[in-house]
Amino acid sequence: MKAPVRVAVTGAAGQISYSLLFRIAAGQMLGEDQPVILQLLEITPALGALEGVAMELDDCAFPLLAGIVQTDDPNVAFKDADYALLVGARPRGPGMERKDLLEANAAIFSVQGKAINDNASPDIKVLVVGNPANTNALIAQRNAPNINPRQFTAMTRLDHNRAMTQLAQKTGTTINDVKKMTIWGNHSSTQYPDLHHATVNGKTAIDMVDQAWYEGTYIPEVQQRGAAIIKARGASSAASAANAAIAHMRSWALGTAEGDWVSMGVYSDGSYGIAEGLIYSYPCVCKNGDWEIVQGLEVNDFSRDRMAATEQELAEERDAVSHLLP
Ligand code: NAX
Repeated sequence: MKAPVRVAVTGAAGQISYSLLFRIAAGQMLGEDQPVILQLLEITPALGALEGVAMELDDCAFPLLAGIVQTDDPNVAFKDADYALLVGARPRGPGMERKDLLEANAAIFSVQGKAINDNASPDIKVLVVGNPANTNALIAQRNAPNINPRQFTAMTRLDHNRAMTQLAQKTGTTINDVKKMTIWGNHSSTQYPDLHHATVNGKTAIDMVDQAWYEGTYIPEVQQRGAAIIKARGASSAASAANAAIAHMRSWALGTAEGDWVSMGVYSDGSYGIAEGLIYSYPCVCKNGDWEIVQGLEVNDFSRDRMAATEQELAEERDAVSHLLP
């Protein structure tokens, strides 16, 4: 058996974590031969609820669960952490715009970025789930000057998965037939699900659907899926978000499938003309515990406009919190 790794999870008594933690402890994120120590962070008033979650984790008798830390201190939660899933944030309620959440969440993520910088393993892999995820990841990253910015990522895998399923359903196939999906940009309603490189059974997806459906139905449905779930459920996506977080980390740690890629919000190096330093969702291939942006994809005018619009939104979010960035 391998030595245990430390996995910090924030918002550990929340909805997403109620699915996420059990799947991490079951080995679905890092493999069934990898023991984990869960280091769970909550705000002080939620520590009682967190205790209940920890009791349930105990009661599952997971063979891979080598320990549980419960705390309201970020310095304790991130101590020697190898992985961090930053889920805790103020969730969006019905009718609430993400911009309202920027300020409220910026304070949380600057504190956590510093705590990661000061306490975590220098090789830590960080995934930000809490919204606005890309900009929260940027804030955490900028507050962690001793950690390589490539180690801070934001989750667009749920959008990626939604885009795959919508395409499979439209083409009468299954997600097993869909490859090379790309979500560009922000995890928000400006994200751009791109079918120009995606394939269905090896055929280019954009050639299998008509442009009116792509523009008028597909793109908005993928962009608005989070709001549709809130409307239907009365609460934001939880199990599917946890599933996407597991998949994001698993791909990053254990690699992507040959001939395929995934969408990840990563530190922009200027690829595809996107401003350097934004946390922007790109098509990525993962190997040996690292990610690379897929290069050389052709970008037509239709795509270029949408990639620029979502970039613009991220630049505005960055500027709105610039006073909190060191
Ligand atoms: P919940 O409100 O159920 O849970 C959030 C938990 O975080 C609460 O228990 C709260 O006490 C805790 N928390 C708040 N501030 C904290 C802090 N400073 N330190 C530690 N814990 C803190 O929300 P949940 O449904 O679990 O959603 C969590 C976040 O994920 C929200 O921001 C939500 O918008 C976001 N989502 C992101 C998605 C994505 O694709 N990137 C999709 C799903 C989800 O909407």
